[in-house]
Amino acid sequence: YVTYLYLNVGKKLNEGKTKQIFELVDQPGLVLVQSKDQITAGNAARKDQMEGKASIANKTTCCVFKLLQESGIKTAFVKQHSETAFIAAHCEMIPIEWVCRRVATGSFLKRNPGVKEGYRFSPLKMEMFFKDDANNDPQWSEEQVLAADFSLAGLTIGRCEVDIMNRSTVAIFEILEKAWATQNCTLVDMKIEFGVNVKTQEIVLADVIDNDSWRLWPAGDRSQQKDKQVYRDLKEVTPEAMQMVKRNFEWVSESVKLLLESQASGRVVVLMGSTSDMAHCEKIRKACTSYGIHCILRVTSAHKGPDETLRIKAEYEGDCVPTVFVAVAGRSNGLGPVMSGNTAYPVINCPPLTPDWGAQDVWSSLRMPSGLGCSTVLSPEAAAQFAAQIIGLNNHLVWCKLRASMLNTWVSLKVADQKLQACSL
Ligand SMILES: Nc1ncnc2c1ncn2[C@@H]1O[C@H](COP(=O)(O)OP(=O)(O)OP(=O)(O)O)[C@@H](O)[C@H]1O
Ligand SMILES: *[C@@H]1O[C@H](CO)[C@@H](O)[C@H](O)[C@H]1NC(C)=O
Ligand SMILES: *[C@@H]1O[C@H](CO)[C@@H](O)[C@H](O)[C@H]1NC(C)=O
Ligand SMILES: *[C@@H]1O[C@H](CO)[C@@H](O)[C@H](O)[C@H]1NC(C)=O
Ligand SMILES: CC(=O)N[C@H]1CO[C@H](CO)[C@@H](O)[C@@H]1O
Ligand SMILES: [Mg+2]
Repeated sequence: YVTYLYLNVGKKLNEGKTKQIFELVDQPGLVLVQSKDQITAGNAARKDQMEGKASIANKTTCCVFKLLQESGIKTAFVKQHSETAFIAAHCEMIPIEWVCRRVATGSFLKRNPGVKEGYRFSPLKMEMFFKDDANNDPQWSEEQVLAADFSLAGLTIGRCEVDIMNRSTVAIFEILEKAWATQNCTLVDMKIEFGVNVKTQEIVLADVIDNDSWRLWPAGDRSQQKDKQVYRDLKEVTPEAMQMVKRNFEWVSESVKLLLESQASGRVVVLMGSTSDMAHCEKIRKACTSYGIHCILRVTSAHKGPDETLRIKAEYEGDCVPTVFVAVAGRSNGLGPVMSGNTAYPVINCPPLTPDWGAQDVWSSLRMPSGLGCSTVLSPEAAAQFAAQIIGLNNHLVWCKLRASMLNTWVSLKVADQKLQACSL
């Protein structure tokens, strides 16, 4: 196997209908997820078609996991290894399929007669199915999952773990929904699985997300669906029909690449009254960078050099890049209000307050003449977060990072509480 040239592949850990899982001898805790060579016989034309599909499906999985990973969602995916294999964290899989729906369609309509196709769920509708081929993956209640008392990689799947998976599924759906919206495509529903990372005992998104994991309706129009449902709906499997299915999957795998790029740019320009506030401004820049936002620092005083302040402002108004200004000025903040009165871009005051006069100084950022709409955020990290929220309105990659960070904060609080309860027992 040429593809294994640089990997020391150990024994096979698991094998299913479509994948084999191998241990990696030099990388404990990681596995190789390898697609199976399903084509044994049949005519050549059929074979070509299948091979095309394999790499399309794999491209899709890799791009989707990359988007989630870069957003900050914890996943098993590490990196793509070849056309048909990727490296992942070794997990023990939790045998529950999580289904998340925005729009009612498919099996939901059968199980809930009376509901019309197209009904929109806000909040998202969550369902769980126990992975049990012999019984056609029955739907399970939360109580049934708890009663099963699963234990994987030393972690018992209880109330806390179910809540974490529930919340994570919602965040993952919203991130993918936001990303697909940039292609004017509706994410209708999605199914995913979680595993317990054997090394960290963390619950992570695992397995794959491919043609069979979601429904995608371009322009929200069911008749343009691009997912595996097209295949299921075929009355007759003709070569022409299979070509159409393949074209649809190709459209998905091409579009999915675009999800990794943002169509909108955005930047933060921090104006400081003097370099003595540099440390405060560096904190803003660092936080902006964590959201993937370009941040520029400038020194200018609205009191001592107002002509320069307005010239710098014009520089950033002149190139059509959406910009959020952050004004950092101690004592009397003239900078933010002067900017705010002279630009239509948003201005955030982030004054570096000192203990002696802070309570008085802050009023120069709060009490404004009429017609000014600047905001004031005291912590430098929070000012950057607010700027990211503004830029995130048009830039899905920034929005996705904010969304994942909200999930991760929620999960760490939950885990901290769980640990505290365990200690006090
Ligand atoms: N990162 C991972 N670590 C360990 N096992 C994994 C990982 N990702 C997937 N698996 C498991 O590998 C096995 C083979 O996958 P495959 O999709 O071929 O199974 P399957 O026949 O479809 O059965 P299933 O219904 O469990 O998905 C599955 O049990 C899957 O859960
Ligand atoms: C998921 O969480 C929501 C909101 O808390 C709750 O209504 C729902 O019952 C949960 N679903 C499952 C399947 O756990
Ligand atoms: C969808 O992808 C899977 C692999 O992820 C593949 O086995 C299957 O053939 C594809 N579906 C269709 C309808 O081609
Ligand atoms: C996007 O989808 C909407 C329907 O949701 C449709 O009316 C509109 O024409 C589409 N826009 C583009 C640019 O394709
Ligand atoms: C690793 C991985 O996702 N492999 C998939 C590549 O595509 C083939 C065919 O579509 C699947 O069978 C594999 O599971
Ligand atoms: Mg599977």
